[in-house]
Amino acid sequence: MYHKFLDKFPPQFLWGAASAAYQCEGAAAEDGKGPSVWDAFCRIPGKTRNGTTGDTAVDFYHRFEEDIALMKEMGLKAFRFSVSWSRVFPEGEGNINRKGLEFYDHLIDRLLENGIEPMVTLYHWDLPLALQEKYGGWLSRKTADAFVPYAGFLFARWRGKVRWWITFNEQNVFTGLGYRFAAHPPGEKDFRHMMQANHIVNLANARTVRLAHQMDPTFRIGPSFGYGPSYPLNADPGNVLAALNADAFNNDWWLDVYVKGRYPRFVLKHLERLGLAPDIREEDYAILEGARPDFLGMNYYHGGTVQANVFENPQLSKQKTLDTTDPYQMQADMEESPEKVMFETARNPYLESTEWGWEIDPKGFRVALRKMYDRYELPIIVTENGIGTMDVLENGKIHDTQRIEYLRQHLLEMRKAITDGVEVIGYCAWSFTDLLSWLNGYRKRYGFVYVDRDEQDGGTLNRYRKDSFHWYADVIRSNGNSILPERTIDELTEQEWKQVCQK
Ligand code: BGP
Repeated sequence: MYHKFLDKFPPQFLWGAASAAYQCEGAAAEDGKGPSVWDAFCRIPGKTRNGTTGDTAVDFYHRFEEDIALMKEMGLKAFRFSVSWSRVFPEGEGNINRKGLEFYDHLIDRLLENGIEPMVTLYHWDLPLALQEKYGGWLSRKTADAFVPYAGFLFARWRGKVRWWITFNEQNVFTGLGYRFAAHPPGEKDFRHMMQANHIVNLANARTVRLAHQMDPTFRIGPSFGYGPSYPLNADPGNVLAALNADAFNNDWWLDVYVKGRYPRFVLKHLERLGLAPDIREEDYAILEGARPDFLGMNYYHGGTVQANVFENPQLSKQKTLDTTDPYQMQADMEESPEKVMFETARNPYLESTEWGWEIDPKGFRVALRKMYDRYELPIIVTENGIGTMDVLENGKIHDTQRIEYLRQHLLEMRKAITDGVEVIGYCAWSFTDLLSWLNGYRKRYGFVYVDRDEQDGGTLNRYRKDSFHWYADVIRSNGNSILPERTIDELTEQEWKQVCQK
């Protein structure tokens, strides 16, 4: 759809940036904080790049006031951060760590004093280690029983101060990487466990959303989902069907549960046939159906391209050394990878990738926003979007032109999606300062603010504004009017630029 004129962003649009406790706070064992699963996992040789840890991270725990001053200077309207559960409850339940709690009290107060809306993520992957050891983490319903009162405690504590709450960050990613691909804690390779842990997180999510609404009807709460839309490789109907399957398997499987309170039919039936469906108790349905989020958080980095599965795709069957006639082998394959009969991934010939192999696809962002809104009709907050690059500090400056161009293109597509009719109420770039990339160490940088540190905890930890800092400040000042389709900002005359800022 071509629009000659783009809609303006709503006046209260939440221009923000995001972070997560483990990736920025540091102070991993300070002031009574209990260890999380990540504090243990990063110490297993070979799990993170060069053994990088979040022990110091970018020292947000001690420097948050300095960072908030920079946010204020930038004009940021919202800051999304996560609470480290084990900083508040060192064992996940029971004793409260006052000092840890007070850190977040101060953080929230400083944000509010500076006119920045706090957006609190309750869970960004750093499960208290004690709950992993005691109950087996998310495989146990007892972990959900510990999560709900933890959330309720924070709701009561910050009622009247915090309005925006995010339950779980990228449940699809942490259950998949943690229980299926062994790339995140607890380092398992078991599809059944992934499904079971995921179901228990779904229950924790629904109970928490319901509790939030009971405790304060002015709260706005929802999950942040790692959303990637699926493209068919081409117009071959088999590939079109594969893209439907991929969307159902990678997206609807989570989003339908959040919003509709039930698993999508095709995937559930497929998993039941294979004996891989989660153990759903009768009473679970009422829990899942009894909660509905107020918004959906979308983390968008890229989507994916697929083609017909290897069994129905003659070209692929020839290439793969797969015996499609042996039913026992097929069952074994399926138990590991049930999507094998649904779709096969493919390279998209139209897209370029970052140094880390992540496709750069701004139009896919518009596709994602359209699809998500179309299916669920809930307001969307973009809770993450950004690009990891190897930025270089030279004479106190960082010329991160690639980031500016990436964000400009994505914001333009978001503005087009809004003009199409999608209700987007906020956008948080990932991230405000540079921070730890879970598996890629500190050289994959995402921030508007450069942090001087290397992989080995060397560096001053001093902060430097990148070029993108000033660019995003202008975006916010003009309430997004600077995101123009016709010309880039650089092409505007000084007079035009002034007009844009006055709008
Ligand atoms: C998302 C996570 C973030 C962040 C981001 C960038 O999946 O929610 O915490 O890490 O991805 O990823 P990476 O650091 O792997 O480049």
